[in-house]
Amino acid sequence: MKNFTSSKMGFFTIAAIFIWIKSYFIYLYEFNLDIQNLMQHFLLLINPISSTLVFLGIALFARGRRVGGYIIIIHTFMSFLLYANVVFYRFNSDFITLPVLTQTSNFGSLGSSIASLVAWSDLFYLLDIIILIVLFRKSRQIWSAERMKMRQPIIIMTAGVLVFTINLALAEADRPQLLKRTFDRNYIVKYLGAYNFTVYDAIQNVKSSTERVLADGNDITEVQNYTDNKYAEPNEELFGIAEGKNIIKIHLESFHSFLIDYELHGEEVTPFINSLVNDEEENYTYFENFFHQTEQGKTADAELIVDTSLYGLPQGAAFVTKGKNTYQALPAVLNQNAGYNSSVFHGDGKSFWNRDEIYKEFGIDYFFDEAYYNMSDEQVIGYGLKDKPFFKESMPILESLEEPFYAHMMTLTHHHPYLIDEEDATIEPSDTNDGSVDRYFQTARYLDESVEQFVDDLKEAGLYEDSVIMLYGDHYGISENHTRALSELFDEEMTPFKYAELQRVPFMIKIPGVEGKGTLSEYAGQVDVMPTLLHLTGIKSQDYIQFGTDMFSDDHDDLVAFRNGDFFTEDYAMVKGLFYDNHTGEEIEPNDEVNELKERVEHELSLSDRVLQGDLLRFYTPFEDWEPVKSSDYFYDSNQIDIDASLMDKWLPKEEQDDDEEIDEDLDTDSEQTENELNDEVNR
Ligand code: GP9
Ligand code: MN
Repeated sequence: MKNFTSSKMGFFTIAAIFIWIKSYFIYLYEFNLDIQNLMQHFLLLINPISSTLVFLGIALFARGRRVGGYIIIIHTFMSFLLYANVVFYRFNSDFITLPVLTQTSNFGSLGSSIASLVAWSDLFYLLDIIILIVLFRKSRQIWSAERMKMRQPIIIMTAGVLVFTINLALAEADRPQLLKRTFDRNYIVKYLGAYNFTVYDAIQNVKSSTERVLADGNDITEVQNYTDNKYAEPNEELFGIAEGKNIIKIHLESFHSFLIDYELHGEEVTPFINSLVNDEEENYTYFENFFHQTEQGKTADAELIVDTSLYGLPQGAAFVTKGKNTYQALPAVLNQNAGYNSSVFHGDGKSFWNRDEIYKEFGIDYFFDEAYYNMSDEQVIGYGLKDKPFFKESMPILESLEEPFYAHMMTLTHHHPYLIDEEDATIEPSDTNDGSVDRYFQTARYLDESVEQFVDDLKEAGLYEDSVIMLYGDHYGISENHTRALSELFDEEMTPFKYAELQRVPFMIKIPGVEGKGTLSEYAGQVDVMPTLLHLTGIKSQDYIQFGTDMFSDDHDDLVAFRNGDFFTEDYAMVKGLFYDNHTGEEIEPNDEVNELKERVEHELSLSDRVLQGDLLRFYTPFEDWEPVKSSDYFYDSNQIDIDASLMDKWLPKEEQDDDEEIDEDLDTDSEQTENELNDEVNR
């Protein structure tokens, strides 16, 4: 050791190894990063190297023995950053971001409990710093007083950058578009490490703040003129028909409209949802030409578009990059106009897609994330909680909500790669030999059964008849990479136009006291949902900046814009820049009409982008008494509402839970085996 520390490089190496080991230890024992395969584990192990080399490398530029001092300072700073995240994580299960740091109210709840978050054993995390200080004091006398050759620190920092590039490439191979799509903080830490995450977060924030500072109040005027012009008067018969009614919104994960009435092996795949569409007495209105408009933000984009009538961004998820913007979202609008409370139910971690932050800006009162559910192994698959226990365990919470409420139930099991346990699969897979496509029908069936169970429970709870029930698909489930399997399924060549047609997702709605209109062929998209719901509840949507129009209005705009600039109307379509006659599906030469539609789409998307990028809604007041949403008023902790014990017993009787456990034990070996087989297939 003595020999080693007799040089600055030796001391540097020891400091680097310390920070490396400490980071790795903390990743494993303090954070819950959900490591799923060997590659992810390997990345976890190597990801501290790049930042350690780059940051500690800076110290090597110092003169003489000061190198040691700088190494200790930087090492301590990195340790502090890591430890701050440890403490923050213990309370929030999340990592520190710049907005969190600048928003002191976030620490309000943390401050009081900080004592409970630190432990004596944490002193262990100081040990390496102490050792470094002692080594430095002992060995510096024998260090050369000369400045190191410039070459050395440059080589070390370049090596750091190189390691980072390799790390990123491997990470992107395991999780394509990791940085662009801005998924989840947990993912970035898992793949690139806590330090690189901090740098990434800082860059994101600087970019976002610059766009924001450059905008001013005048920018909203052009947008307002546009949306005013587009506004569609409500259908008189329906305006206010659902005033004060609960709204239950069921998010059908990855659900293409083609599933409706689709038969596989002679069986309906989704018989229950089909019955809502087809049986008159169910009183649903189904829009058969409704499209998703999402991009990289997938579910998060769908949520954003549906709840704000703005488009998502061309890149990344606005939920993450614009998570601190001002919004005038449906939950807040329903609250301020009609006294609704709002909630989201979702059996996944709360930080995914930055939900725990942006929901506050939307004015969502309650967020029931995985912490509210029994996430034991047999109840979880893929991304999180299985849909059946999800809906079941949501019942006592739903019944505890004050009315009127706006509740968003976000399903999860029917998500790529469509894993399903054997005991949950009630239909055979399709036989295209494309694993995820084949299983797609099995998880769709499971989702269908889950929705049926939920509807039955809502009826039992007396929450069904008198509530607005709305079901919608968030985005495609089978991507364009699966055209071979799709061509086989539909027995026709999957051209880009055909694939664009598959971007239809279901939208169906039941309004209390209103006869269902059956299947409507109006062209519409997710952006149209908010104005439609506002008019049904008797709120004039004209007061708000909205790019969609009421789907029940005679003036509804049938131009459906896709985020990449493509579009559909009843008569035309543009797909990958080429125009089509939507009645024949034939490609056509550009004409004035389609050119005008194309320009309108471009203009509309760019205006929406300006709203998000410039955070323009901060300059807009919908009506005189409008209260801007204050995110600091919202807390999504573990006791947001009181749930009556009798409701727990009613929906989750103890005996049934015990029985479940026994059954699960019997099946455990089987299901594990199935899951492994499926995982293998997915990884192949
Ligand atoms: C994650 C879930 C899935 O919580 O909502 O998101 P997706 O991958 O579909 O965007
Ligand atoms: Mn989704």
